[in-house]
Amino acid sequence: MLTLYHAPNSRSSRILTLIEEMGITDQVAIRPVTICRFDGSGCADPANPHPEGKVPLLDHDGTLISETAAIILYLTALFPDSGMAPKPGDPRRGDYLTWLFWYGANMEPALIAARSGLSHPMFTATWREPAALAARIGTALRHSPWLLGDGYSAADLLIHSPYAWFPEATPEDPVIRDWVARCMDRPAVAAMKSRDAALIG
Ligand SMILES: N[C@@H](CCC(=O)N[C@@H](CS)C(=O)NCC(=O)O)C(=O)O
Repeated sequence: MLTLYHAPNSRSSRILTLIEEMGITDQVAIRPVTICRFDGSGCADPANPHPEGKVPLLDHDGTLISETAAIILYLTALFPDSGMAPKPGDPRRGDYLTWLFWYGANMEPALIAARSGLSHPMFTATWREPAALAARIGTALRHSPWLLGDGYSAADLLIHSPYAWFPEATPEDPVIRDWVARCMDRPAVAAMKSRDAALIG
């Protein structure tokens, strides 16, 4: 059995979107939990087995997987025909894995540091700055509508997500702006939003 520990309007909402995109809503139970929000509201839920009280967390028959990118990898491997990830042996697989890991190792830290008004040569040396992130994404999208080419994938779902949360952080590049709009326009995103709205009540 698969259970997603989820808090609405949070990083775990991306996994709701993924589940919709993969057509596996009937295979993953959603377990709403409370979390400590960065504005000071909310609190960790004792029912959440995440070691830090965070979401998302996926429980697969007692195997716990945290970290958004790890959950994406896990689910797309478990359901390889979902169409959301190139399979091993597909030449696009390298780009797919690169984007997933690049997100957690570079993109999110760089954007959070910038949003917090922090800068340090070590940050730039390690994560680069938002303009460099945008340049890399823009280069990937210059000749194709999605990061991996002609088809939308979990890489698009993950990489566009900070720009969906913080539109003001979206680079001016029209190629990136159009891509973010295409990602946000997907029926799975609308389905995720209505599921989250129902949970908020
Ligand atoms: N790197 C983790 C971050 C998870 C994370 O920080 N989730 C937030 C929700 S947006 C959370 O659960 N915060 C609760 C807390 O900080 O205690 C991932 O991408 O899954």
